[in-house]
Amino acid sequence: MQSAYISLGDLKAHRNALAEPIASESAGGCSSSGGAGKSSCGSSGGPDDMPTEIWDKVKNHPCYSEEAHHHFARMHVAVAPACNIQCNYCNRKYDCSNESRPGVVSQKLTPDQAVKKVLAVASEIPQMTVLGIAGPGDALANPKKTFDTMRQLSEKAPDIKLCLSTNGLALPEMVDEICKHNIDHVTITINMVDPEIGAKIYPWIFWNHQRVTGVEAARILHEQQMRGLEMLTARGVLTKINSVLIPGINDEHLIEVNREVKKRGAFLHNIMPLISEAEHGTHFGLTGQRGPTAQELKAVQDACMGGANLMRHCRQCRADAVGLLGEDRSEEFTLDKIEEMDIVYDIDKRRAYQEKVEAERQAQHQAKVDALADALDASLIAGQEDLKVLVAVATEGQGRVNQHFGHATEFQIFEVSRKEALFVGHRRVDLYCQGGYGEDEQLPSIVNAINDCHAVLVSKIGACPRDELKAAGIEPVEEYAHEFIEKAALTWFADYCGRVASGAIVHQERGDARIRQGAVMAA
Ligand code: CLF
Ligand code: SF4
Repeated sequence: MQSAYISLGDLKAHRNALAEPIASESAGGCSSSGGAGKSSCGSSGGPDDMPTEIWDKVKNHPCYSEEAHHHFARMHVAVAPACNIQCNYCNRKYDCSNESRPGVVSQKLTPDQAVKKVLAVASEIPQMTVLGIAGPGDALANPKKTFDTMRQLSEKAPDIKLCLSTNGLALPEMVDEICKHNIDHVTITINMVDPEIGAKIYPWIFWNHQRVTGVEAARILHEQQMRGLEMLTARGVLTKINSVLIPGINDEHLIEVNREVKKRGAFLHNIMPLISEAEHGTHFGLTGQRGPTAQELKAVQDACMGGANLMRHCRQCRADAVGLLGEDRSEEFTLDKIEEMDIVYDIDKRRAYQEKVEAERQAQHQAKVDALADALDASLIAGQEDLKVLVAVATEGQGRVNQHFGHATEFQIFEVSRKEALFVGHRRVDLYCQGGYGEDEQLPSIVNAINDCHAVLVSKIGACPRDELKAAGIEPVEEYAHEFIEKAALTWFADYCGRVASGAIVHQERGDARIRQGAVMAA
């Protein structure tokens, strides 16, 4: 099975796709840090015989590498309020600090304010390696503010990778500017390659100074998206595609989207669940369009395996998110707080810290490799060669099982088999522990969120939730507290197989789980 994170092997295979874009644009002219249009992309200059320049671009980008997302942080600056299209799942008027979804933001910034904020965050969070502009509108519908911010940052914070996210409508005309500012990572949201389907997702676009509606609007958007993707590939920009899974509208169609974007050299495909509660005030929310269940999302993602590499660790961030994916520290960096901060942007200190983080990440990788051998032996002994189960993990970062059950606002979900412990998603939950006490009425919703899992790995858990989880058929596991996640999951899996083999337990399939809409961000 193909891994969902970008492993060295995936990157090596991807090199060929990047080196042979179907785009007709001429290669070269991008940034000094290189791209597929350069011959060095095809060289064997990096770890495990992988192009160094591609490895350098992804190894500490938390969105482009699943492994990196346990260790490295990103931040967004909300400098792009306007949008040139309307999506039926978006309402940018909505602003709630308890919400975590794209398009939502508390404080819009000028480029100067944004740059100051980035330097402040970089001095406080040295593992923050990526600055993204992801709204709250469309980064490229606000080109002056977006590129003004990027230009200043490439001068003042040259070690920070620049990233932007766009709906793609204005993309082809902006590719030169993107390359000029050394923006090596671009995300395009592509929900369809069939304008008939697109017309159900996009009521209008703003094009050539007028509003265009219906299938014609979707056709223009589609053509711009494909052209933009081809141009970025030709220029060696690592392009990620985000797709929103909308049940009954584009669910199966996303398999075709995956195929089409792979053909055009997309580096990663991120299939995300629709968020559509009525109180968000979006068209889909108000008309009762539901989002997918956990298993519906996984089924489409699994069906795309073998196509473009999949990203499954997206947290559908706010346009002003700060921190590791899955945490949001934006409240610590409001404009008034930044004014009072002593900002010291020390690039050497940042690099030294990041080297330590990288060493920890390598240790996590090695622990996973070692644990795989044990899982393989145990599953063979148990006659469970094809067994795959899901486990939920409570973690606050560093790739370890290091969070108390009651303190988790999300669980990371791993699919464990004798071959691997594969990150397949996350589930947001309400905090169980509030003000030092367990909130028993939260338990059913937490169980619903991880109901498809056989076990939950935590650093600690109280007696009451332990009993409730057991009654629901989910095994609470504390034995691997502070171990690396994959090692813990694989070791638990080996033990599980052993218990099945000895007859101590009988393996049973689990049911579906609910993807929670929105999130409580903090206690
Ligand atoms: Fe931001 Fe996006 Fe860059 Fe990441 S987010 S602009 S690629 S730095 Fe990442 Fe957030 Fe998912 Fe986006 S988890 S919403 S995929
Ligand atoms: Fe909202 Fe983004 Fe769609 Fe614009 S492109 S309407 S900001 S989701």
